[in-house]
Amino acid sequence: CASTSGGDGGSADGGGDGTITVGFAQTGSESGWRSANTESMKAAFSQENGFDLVFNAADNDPAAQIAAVRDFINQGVDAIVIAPIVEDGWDDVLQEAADAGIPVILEDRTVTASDDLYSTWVGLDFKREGEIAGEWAAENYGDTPTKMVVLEGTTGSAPANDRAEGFDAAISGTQIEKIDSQTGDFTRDGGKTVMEGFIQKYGIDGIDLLYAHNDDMALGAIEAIEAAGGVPGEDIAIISIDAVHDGMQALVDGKINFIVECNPLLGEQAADLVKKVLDGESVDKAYYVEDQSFTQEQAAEVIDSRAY
Ligand code: GYE
Repeated sequence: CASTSGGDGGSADGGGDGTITVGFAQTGSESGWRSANTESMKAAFSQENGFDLVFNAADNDPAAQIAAVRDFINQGVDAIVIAPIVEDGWDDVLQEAADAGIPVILEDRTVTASDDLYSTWVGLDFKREGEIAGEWAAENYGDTPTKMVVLEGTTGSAPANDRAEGFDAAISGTQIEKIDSQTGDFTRDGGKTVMEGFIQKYGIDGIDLLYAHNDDMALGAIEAIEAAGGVPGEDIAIISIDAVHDGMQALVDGKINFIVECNPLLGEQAADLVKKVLDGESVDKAYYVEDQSFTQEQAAEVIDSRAY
């Protein structure tokens, strides 16, 4: 992980008035994870820390997010930070930023564009998160015929792609059968609507296990299962990713069975990297933040001490 710089930002000051202007292109406000991430970013890129933050949330529209980055380039900000909604489609605008001499720092999600086109990235190992979820599923349900449905994250996003890949690899060769998989766009409403469809199609009795790519979709699915007269966590076991507060509460309450953490508190490291890059210090291309995972018992022990 990145170490702390504590630099005064003096030579990182593009405008000459001691302040670093940073444009941050956030995905939107789809989930509890996202709220915690936005808060962490705003706290780290504060005036006190020497930043002037220009914040944009694109409501999960990839075209709008690229337009926001173009605006930042036209405004001549000192640096651009992006949480890319989807992996593909970044080459042109990243090249434009490079041509304008504006460094780009990625946080949270990754892109497929060449890593020459950005300075560095800080985030989580989404594939490993999927693997940990899948390993737990394999251990607990792999030996008996188990019908599973999946609520995928935003189509084309790095966490949706990688969490699917990691999970599928971990359950291959087990008796877990994926009977359906659809996107719920990382939102509670999306999770609820798609789960309602699954229940209509297969019945509560026809589904044994739900893998949701984030807590919010699992929470939406819980509403759908309860509305249909089912008992979440029992009739249908639920595995999700994030470990935000509401997800952890549902885990403690027995409605979710297992959660893999995804730490949203990336602001300090992102801000530190921006200063380093502007100061001309060398940085790695990728900084991975550690995650943990929680069973119901473990969640009960830690829920009061969680930071988000
Ligand atoms: O898991 C989900 C959010 O990109 C890791 O985005 C992030 C994901 C997170 O909407 O809740």
